[in-house]
Amino acid sequence: MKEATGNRPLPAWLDLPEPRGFRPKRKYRTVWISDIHLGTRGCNAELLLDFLRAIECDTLYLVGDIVDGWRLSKGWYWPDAHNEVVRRILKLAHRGTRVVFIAGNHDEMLRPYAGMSFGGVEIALNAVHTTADGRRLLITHGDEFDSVVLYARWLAFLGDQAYTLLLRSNVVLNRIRRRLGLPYWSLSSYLKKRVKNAVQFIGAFEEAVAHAARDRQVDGVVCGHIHSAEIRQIGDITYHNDGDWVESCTALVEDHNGAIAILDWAEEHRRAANRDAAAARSASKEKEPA
Ligand SMILES: [Mn+2]
Repeated sequence: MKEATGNRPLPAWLDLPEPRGFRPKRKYRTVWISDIHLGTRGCNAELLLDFLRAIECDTLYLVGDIVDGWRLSKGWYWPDAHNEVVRRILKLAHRGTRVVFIAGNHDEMLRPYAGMSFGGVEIALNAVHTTADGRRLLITHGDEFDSVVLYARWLAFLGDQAYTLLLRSNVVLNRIRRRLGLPYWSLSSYLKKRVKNAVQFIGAFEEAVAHAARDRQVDGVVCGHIHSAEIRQIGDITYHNDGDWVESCTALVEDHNGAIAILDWAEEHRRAANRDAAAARSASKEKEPA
């Protein structure tokens, strides 16, 4: 399947110029990115484009909040760089990368299209990924756990039925808010403004996600939503969060042996810039007469 799509000629509108100067692509088995928030000023599209130009992968998971429909419904903000992000992703799909788009809360307008595929991009509510070393990971955006965290204390006494009910009520609550023209109510962003509780919130969120993963009988989970990249073991579940492209500019990557790591692209970019500056300095020194 990969060969078949890879050999098709590229349509002109996807024929994007490659960056000048040879830069070997980093090859990964899987890449996870989320919380890009295209359509907002906060989106760091330039750095994301640099990342997308630098990588190749078999599978790309877009783990939700890729396009910010909540914000776009209030006023249109869509610079060229945001268009190019979309085109880069479609180009990867065209070249044979399997692209799976897990809808988040800010792009929930895509949720009714789960199971369908557009331009080689599969839309899904969540997914199960099998790593090269055979571990099964639940892939989910994570917004449904906002409400679980809120009621975490008494939920512990009520058990799984109440838990499922609560997940549904969050979806319904926000559907109503949307009809009323109110923004998505997110516990994570609410608590972020109250830093003292943020650490506690992140811990509770991670626990709630791990709980859901245990129910699904998988080995781990990959999510986004709280804009905080992390890999940590919670009991028998490995919790992964791919961070975001608003503040931290991070991705999760799986190599061909199944090892998963956080890639901090802002840091990589700083390091590359320092290297270039050092090379330029030493080059100009050599030119100086002795
Ligand atoms: Mn989100």
